[in-house]
Amino acid sequence: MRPDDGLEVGHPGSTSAGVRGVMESLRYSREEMGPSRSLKTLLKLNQTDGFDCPSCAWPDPDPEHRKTAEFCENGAKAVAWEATRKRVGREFFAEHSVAELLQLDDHTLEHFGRLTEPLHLAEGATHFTPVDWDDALRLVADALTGLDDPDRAVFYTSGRASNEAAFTYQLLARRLGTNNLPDCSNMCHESSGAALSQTIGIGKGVVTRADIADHADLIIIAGQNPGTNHPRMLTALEEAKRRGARIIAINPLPEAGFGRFHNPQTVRGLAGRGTPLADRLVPVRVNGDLALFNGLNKALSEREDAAPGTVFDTEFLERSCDGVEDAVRAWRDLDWSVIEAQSGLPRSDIEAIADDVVAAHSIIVCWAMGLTQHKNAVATIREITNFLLLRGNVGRPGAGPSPIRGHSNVQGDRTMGIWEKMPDAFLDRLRDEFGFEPPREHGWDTVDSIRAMRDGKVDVFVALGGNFVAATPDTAVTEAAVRNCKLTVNIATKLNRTHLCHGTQALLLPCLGRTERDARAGGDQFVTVEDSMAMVHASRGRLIPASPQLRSEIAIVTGLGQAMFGDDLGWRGMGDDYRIVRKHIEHVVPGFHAYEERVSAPGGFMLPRPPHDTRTFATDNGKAHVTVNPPTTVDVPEGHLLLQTVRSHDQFNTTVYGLDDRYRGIKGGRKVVFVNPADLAVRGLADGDTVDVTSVAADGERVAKGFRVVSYPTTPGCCAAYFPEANVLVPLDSVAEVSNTPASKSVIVRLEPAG
Ligand SMILES: Nc1nc2c(c(=O)[nH]1)N[C@H]1C(S)=C(S)[C@@H](COP(=O)(O)OP(=O)(O)OC[C@H]3O[C@@H](n4cnc5c(=O)[nH]c(N)nc54)[C@H](O)[C@@H]3O)O[C@H]1N2
Ligand SMILES: Nc1nc2c(c(=O)[nH]1)N[C@H]1C(S)=C(S)[C@@H](COP(=O)(O)OP(=O)(O)OC[C@H]3O[C@@H](n4cnc5c(=O)[nH]c(N)nc54)[C@H](O)[C@@H]3O)O[C@H]1N2
Ligand code: SF4
Ligand SMILES: [Mo]
Repeated sequence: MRPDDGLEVGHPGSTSAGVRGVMESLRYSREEMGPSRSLKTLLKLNQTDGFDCPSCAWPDPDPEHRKTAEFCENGAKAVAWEATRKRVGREFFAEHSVAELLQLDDHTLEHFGRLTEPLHLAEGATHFTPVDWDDALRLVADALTGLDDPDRAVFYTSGRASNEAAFTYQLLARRLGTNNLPDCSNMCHESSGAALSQTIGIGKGVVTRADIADHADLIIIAGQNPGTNHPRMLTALEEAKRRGARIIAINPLPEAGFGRFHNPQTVRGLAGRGTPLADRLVPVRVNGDLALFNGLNKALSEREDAAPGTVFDTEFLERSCDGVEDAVRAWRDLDWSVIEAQSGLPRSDIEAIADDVVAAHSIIVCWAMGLTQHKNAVATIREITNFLLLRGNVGRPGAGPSPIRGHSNVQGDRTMGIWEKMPDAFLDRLRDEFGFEPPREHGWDTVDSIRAMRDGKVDVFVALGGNFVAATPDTAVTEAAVRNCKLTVNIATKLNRTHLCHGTQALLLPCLGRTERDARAGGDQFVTVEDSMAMVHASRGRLIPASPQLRSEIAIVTGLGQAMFGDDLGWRGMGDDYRIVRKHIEHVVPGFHAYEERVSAPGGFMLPRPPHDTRTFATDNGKAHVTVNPPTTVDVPEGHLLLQTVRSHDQFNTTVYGLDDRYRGIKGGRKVVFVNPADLAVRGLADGDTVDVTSVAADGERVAKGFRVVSYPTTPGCCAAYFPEANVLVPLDSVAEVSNTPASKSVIVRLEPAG
């Protein structure tokens, strides 16, 4: 039996974007939106009077440097996916039972099109049926206000929600009396937030796009695949390259985006040979980064020992940091053989990177999921902070840590209070603004919410976007957990698996997307978002909504607030006029003074980030902390491989646009496992074989059946498969220390011929 009939495998690519990328985005846009809607929509994407790209969180250039086409292939796909002309209405749901739909994959489910009206699945019913908005909101309100304990409710958020939606949503949960606000960030950059707030006093990156494009001498990209996941970052990298910066990519896969970049916005890019981006590809072992950065820091300390005052920024370390001596002692005592074994890299390679480091005045380290989704992720990112602090690479132009965020507003959602453990200062201001006492006990994050649902501690699950059961680990466990709830409520644009894995009763509430005009009683509204570089700006939908029945997320959340609590906090006003929400935000969230005025300026405004703005650190003692993070790595038993789960070029998380992964040479299928030829040879396996992938963990084994083996130049001992197909293999209890992020890039597996 062959997995994914029609699957074709070619060679991995070494170039990105170019004419092919432009053609792909046009083809996809035309198929979904038709030619005239495509043009109208794409020309408003990322323009100052248009809407923010709903895909990733990469920042836009300054307003004066924006081009007419200010988007990438994947941004165009995300927009076309939302602005599609396809609809899924009441006839569809009358025809297809939930059980029948559950047989289909997410790719098929979402391709049916946009949801058009509120739907209800009554207790014992087999089909979703239409329900009017008032009845739907009343049903949810009664279930929530009728709970014995508000902590029996969970409010999940996905990172596409706007600032205004996120702020009203956390207000609703806290007004009810719970901090159970898990979000996609718990599975994403939580490890970055945890490490950075501990070491430099802020849980965000502290660089700007201009730091990358115009100032850095050396840009290190670790555990990130920008060619696919932040495509316009390649434009900034190209600008950096053209003025002489060096780029180092640390990655077990030789991703195409690090090769030649053909910038589709320039004639040179479309017609010429393109710009080679990475000067060095460092094929680290999966989960070898903690050892690698320990090695780099050891190499730097050895050089500093040999010529004191020439390698470290001693003046900065003395003035602004603590913990340096302990860390230097730990690096001195480290054995190179441990570093080499854990990182999979010879010392000479690490010394060569150190040569680049000492030659560079300003260094930025960018990273994403390749670093955050491991057991030792927080330690790894702390060690990267050490690496930057040693040479004063924080708080000056072209330098600093730069976690590159995923969802377009995931960073903003956190700023707005979507977090299960917001600090007391935020809760105090919320109390003062609205006159109620918010709960203080920490709530459940994503993994703890699943555990709580599994253990029967949750009655109502509400999701503001996302695809909870597909995005989370241990699919079978999570699906069963969600089914334990009495009521599941999803606010969404398109149908997905989470909507079909329901509680005793379920509601599906359809909302407007970013591209759509949002007319409320107070007139046409816009929303605001924060990108990866802490720029806050407006987003204004222009298209006629997919159905007249759709409501904005803010209207739904504030409508629910009114149904639950009357108009006690002014829910109606907030839902009618988002300026009122922004006024509240201005009073509750630091950095938002004169919000309305500043966000109305083209390009918006930047939120304060003390390390970036004033080279100060809001830690317990005002110093940046250099920390000791002994190297560790996952112990992989003999005969096993370390599996990481990645995104293809044709998906946005659980939204699968198509079955190709052009940059990795895959066409027409997704059930593949990328393995090094040497690892195949010792197993007697060959490219094209079909295998079952079994993960091993303390609590037992999990199997994903029928994957096609792809012989691929990944680091020996490692392999890769796609998220979310491989999520069944990730044990719920396999999480990062401190951040509790699922370790979905560190799964111990073995491959066996398919049974
Ligand atoms: N088109 C598109 N854009 C997206 C998304 C999408 O799905 N599609 N998702 C968005 C979201 S929510 C996020 S969080 C970001 C994700 O952006 P990325 O983090 O770039 O996404 P992944 O596909 O998970 O890629 C992880 C990269 O890390 C590498 N890697 C894996 N393990 C290790 C390791 O141990 N060490 C090192 N050094 N490298 C490792 C992988 O080979 C891969 O290149 O993208 C956002 N943008
Ligand atoms: N194995 C493995 N698992 C992972 C990861 C991994 O790398 N490997 N990555 C993790 C990461 S980084 C993340 S961020 C999570 C993502 O987890 P989620 O954010 O939960 O998942 P998405 O796939 O982004 O959500 C897609 C759904 O959002 C809904 N949607 C789209 N647009 C809108 C909108 O405007 N409003 C509303 N209300 N709904 C909308 C649609 O119904 C769509 O089906 O997955 C995590 N899971
Ligand atoms: S880089 Fe990200 S935000 Fe920018 S257009 Fe592409 S997908 Fe959209
Ligand atoms: Mo993410």
